[in-house]
Amino acid sequence: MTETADRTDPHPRRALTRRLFAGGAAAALGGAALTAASSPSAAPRAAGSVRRAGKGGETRRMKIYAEKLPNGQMGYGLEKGKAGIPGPLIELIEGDTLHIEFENTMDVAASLHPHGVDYDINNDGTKMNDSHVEPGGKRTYTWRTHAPGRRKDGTWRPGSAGYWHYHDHVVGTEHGTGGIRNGLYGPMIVRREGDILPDPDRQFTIVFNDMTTNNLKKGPDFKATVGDRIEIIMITHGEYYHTFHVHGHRWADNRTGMLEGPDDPSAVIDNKITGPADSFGFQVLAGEGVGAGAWMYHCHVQSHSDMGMAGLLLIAKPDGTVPGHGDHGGHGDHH
Ligand SMILES: [Cu+2]
Repeated sequence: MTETADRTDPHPRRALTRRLFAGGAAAALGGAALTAASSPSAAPRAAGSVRRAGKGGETRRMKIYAEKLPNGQMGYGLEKGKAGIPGPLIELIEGDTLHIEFENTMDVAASLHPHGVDYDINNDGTKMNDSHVEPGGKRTYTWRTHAPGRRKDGTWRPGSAGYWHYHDHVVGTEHGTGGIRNGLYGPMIVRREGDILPDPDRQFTIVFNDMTTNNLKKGPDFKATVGDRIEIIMITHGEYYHTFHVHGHRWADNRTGMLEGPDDPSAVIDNKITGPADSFGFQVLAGEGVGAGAWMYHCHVQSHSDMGMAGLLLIAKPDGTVPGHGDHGGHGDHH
């Protein structure tokens, strides 16, 4: 077996299901992760067509816990005792409002600070605004999103849609340097109505944090099957600049990572420079035109990849096998 996306959890599926269309149904399930298929956010699909995001404008609720992990690192989680690195994927649609009941189970103050969405200063997640949470405390953070539109002055206001992220802004320093270093970060996607959704549920969050990937010395492996529409959310934290590269697959350097049509001027790339607090994402059809295999992803700064910033997209044939990839029981030898 290959290693999973999350050292704190031995079950490969969990890496795929640690995601949430935050919503009423999720609250009813006590914060259990929902698949996109069961989410009210996914619009009905016509036969043979892609799945698309439905209409925004919902008020959604979820709980997030900050916890110390057994290995001394820190993580966010949807349930007590189940935190991991990175934290749960939050998905919204433009127009949605999200209320997060945040509980800090750690012995140091912590917070949630989002990128990309709308929030008032009381939801900043910083000590400066007294919007942090003391040890053992709770607080509800409210994040809002909006669709693009014309301002009264005639200029165009961008919408909230994008590949974003959230992180602690309190642990260690007033910038959350210790929290981020220890794993208090997570991905967030804001969709625009009509955006294409990954199918099936294959979403992989890859975070370059200092010289680690998802706080692991070796990059985790991710599993999919040829033809899956997989989505990668890529975030960078820490002290260094990196370049994110995937073998055998390319994407568009724009909001969705996909071209809108033959005249879309977005650059098509397979390598992107990324610095601290940057985030981007894209979807690809796994193995499109190239087939199954152990396809590497890695930082392309050579010394960084040599030091372990590399992992695998294990893209299996429909029968579940990955050609050329034996049962090595590890992945430190694939440079
Ligand atoms: Cu690097």
